Amino acid sequence: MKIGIMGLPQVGKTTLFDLLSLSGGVARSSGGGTESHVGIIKVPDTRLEELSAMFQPKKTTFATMEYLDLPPLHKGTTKGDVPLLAQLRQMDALLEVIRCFEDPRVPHVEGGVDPRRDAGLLRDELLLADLEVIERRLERIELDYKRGKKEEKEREFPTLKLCQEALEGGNPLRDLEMPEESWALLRGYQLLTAKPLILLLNLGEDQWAKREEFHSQFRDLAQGKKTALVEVCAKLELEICQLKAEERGEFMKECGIPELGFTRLVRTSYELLGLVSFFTYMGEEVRAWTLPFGTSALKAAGAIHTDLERGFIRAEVIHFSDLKTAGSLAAARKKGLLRLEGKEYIVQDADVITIRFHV
Ligand SMILES: Nc1nc2c(ncn2[C@@H]2O[C@H](COP(=O)(O)OP(=O)(O)OP(=O)(O)O)[C@@H](O)[C@H]2O)c(=O)[nH]1
Ligand SMILES: [Mg+2]
Repeated sequence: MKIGIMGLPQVGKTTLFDLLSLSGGVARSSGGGTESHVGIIKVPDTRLEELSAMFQPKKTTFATMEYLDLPPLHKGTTKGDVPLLAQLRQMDALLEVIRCFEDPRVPHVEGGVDPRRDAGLLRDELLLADLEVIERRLERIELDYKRGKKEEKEREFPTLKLCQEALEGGNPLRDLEMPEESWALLRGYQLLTAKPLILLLNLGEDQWAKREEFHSQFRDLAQGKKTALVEVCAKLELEICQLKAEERGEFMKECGIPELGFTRLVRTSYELLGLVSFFTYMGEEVRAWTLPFGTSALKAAGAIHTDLERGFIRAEVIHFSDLKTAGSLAAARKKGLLRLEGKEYIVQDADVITIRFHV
């Protein structure tokens, strides 16, 4: 899963990226210079840690998430900046950093701090970029239609028109109510306003105490189903992460930070993208996997290895909480808590799964 950190210049994108990298125990990081930084972070999961303590495996592997620190967006950039647009299009979700912090040493491109104006500006940029894609496609199919290629127009026209109207009316595509076939048709166009969006209010150290007020003041910016609003104090949290582990808890308590924004961000991303985790214990390794909600046991097997999908016989399933109560797999088996499920079983969050297969 790829999440792009985007926003106006000097709003705290890199500070947030560093925070995620530091608190997420980077598995790999690359880029720099004119390239975007890429960080692959471990998804924190206390359930996986508990399973690891139970099974004592040689290896414990966390699920990962990829974050990109993208170059800044300006008013009008999406008209010309093709590399940035291409990068944005490859993301599974967008994380928009909105500056709330006031600091005279950090100038704001638009003159002063105004979260609502900035969110609107970014929204309009993405709307325009999408509108251009839709209009180009409409022209193309119109041209093909005249040349006798009729089926594309018949298939795509109503959906594209609906999108065009929404965009022209200033509405992001993610808010549209459309049948699944229409979404499937649009997927190939990688439209930016169709992607799930996390609006991140980057608060100053002095604003943290008022975070609930900020949240209610700007909640309307994140109304849709595929939009979330989170507050983080990137600079302060980065400083906390740079402290020694034993000093961290005390300092967080002092600053009134119950939980790091990082943890909240990962959770929000999972909820927004409709992701679930399941766990396996195979060949001395306990591992967490990430899947979209609604995935079958067969596809889950395929995510682990194609052989497991090809030779799938059945899945042995127990929910993490039942396993925890039982204390061990052997005890759970004795109590009859392990269920045998077939190919069609829909994997649930926190299932512990063993795939029985034969190739
Ligand atoms: N006071 C204060 N300063 C912050 C905060 N977050 C970021 N900054 C400062 O703002 C400046 C810009 O932060 P960056 O993280 O580099 O911002 P950016 O969005 O990556 O900037 P560009 O990549 O140039 O667009 C730095 O000097 C940060 O220290 C904050 O919460 N409070
Ligand atoms: Mg930066």
